[in-house]
Amino acid sequence: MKKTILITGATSGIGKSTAYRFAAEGYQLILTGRREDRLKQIANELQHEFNSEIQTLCFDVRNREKTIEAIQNIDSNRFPSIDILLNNAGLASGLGTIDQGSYDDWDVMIDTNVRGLLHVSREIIPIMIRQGHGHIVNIGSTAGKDVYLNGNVYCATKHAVDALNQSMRIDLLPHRIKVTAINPGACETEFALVRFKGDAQRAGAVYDGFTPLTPDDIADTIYYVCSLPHHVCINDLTLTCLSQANAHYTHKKNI
Ligand code: NDP
Ligand code: 8X3
Repeated sequence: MKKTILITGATSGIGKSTAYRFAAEGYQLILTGRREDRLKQIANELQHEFNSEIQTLCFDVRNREKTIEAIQNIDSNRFPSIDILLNNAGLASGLGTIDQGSYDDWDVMIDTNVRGLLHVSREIIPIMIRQGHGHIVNIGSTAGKDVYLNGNVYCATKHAVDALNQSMRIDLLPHRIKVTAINPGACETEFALVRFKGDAQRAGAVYDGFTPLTPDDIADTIYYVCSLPHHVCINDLTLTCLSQANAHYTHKKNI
């Protein structure tokens, strides 16, 4: 029987690359995000290229009721099990000192990166417990291992993901559900564009002077941790590009 992966935030970046990677490996896909046009386009491409079985769910992970409703709408005939949950939807909003932080930016990061991850996990974990297996992959960050200047609330949300990742693993041990954190360093996606609210110049400058990770690099790593023998668990994996040591040391050339 084909396996199914549910990916939150599949409309862009790491989530989108992971959808393509798992589709190429013959997985069935449940893809989520807020931008319905992109979900439809990606689903069409994957059906055309890989003949994938796909359901798209358009909802905002911050909204608890909509998340519950969307997950209740999963077609269990087509998707009798959910083998992997990739908790990937997330963002940074703004970059500034704590005394000048925007309440709205703080809310959107906490509500998406922490509450959103909890909403989806709370609905999927009982399904995994009932089916007797599952693998949850939480996208953390180097910002969840260390903090950096002006990163304050984003770093706090990713530290929360780190704590939840560890807690989930303990709580779900009796149910034989794997829990893995993937903690990427700088990776060129729409992340910086979102952080800087559409300022392409500022977003592009983030990657000046070094070669960052690509979303395909992360997707390959996610596929790797998900394809190990049943008894083998990678619990926590941090990956950076060659120029980055951790959340605050990046060696940049000519800038
Ligand atoms: P992108 O901006 O390219 O993708 C983010 C994805 O999250 C989009 O598909 C977006 O979909 C979705 N998303 C955001 N907010 C919501 C929401 N409220 N409800 C549902 N979906 C949402 O960035 P990345 O691919 O880089 O980010 C993916 C994850 O990786 C995030 O958790 C990020 O923190 C983490 N990360 C990124 C790094 C980087 O350098 N890029 C490094 C370390 C971690 P839509 O807008 O359609 O809803
Ligand atoms: C995203 C990477 O360096 O902007 O988590 O925090 S960084």
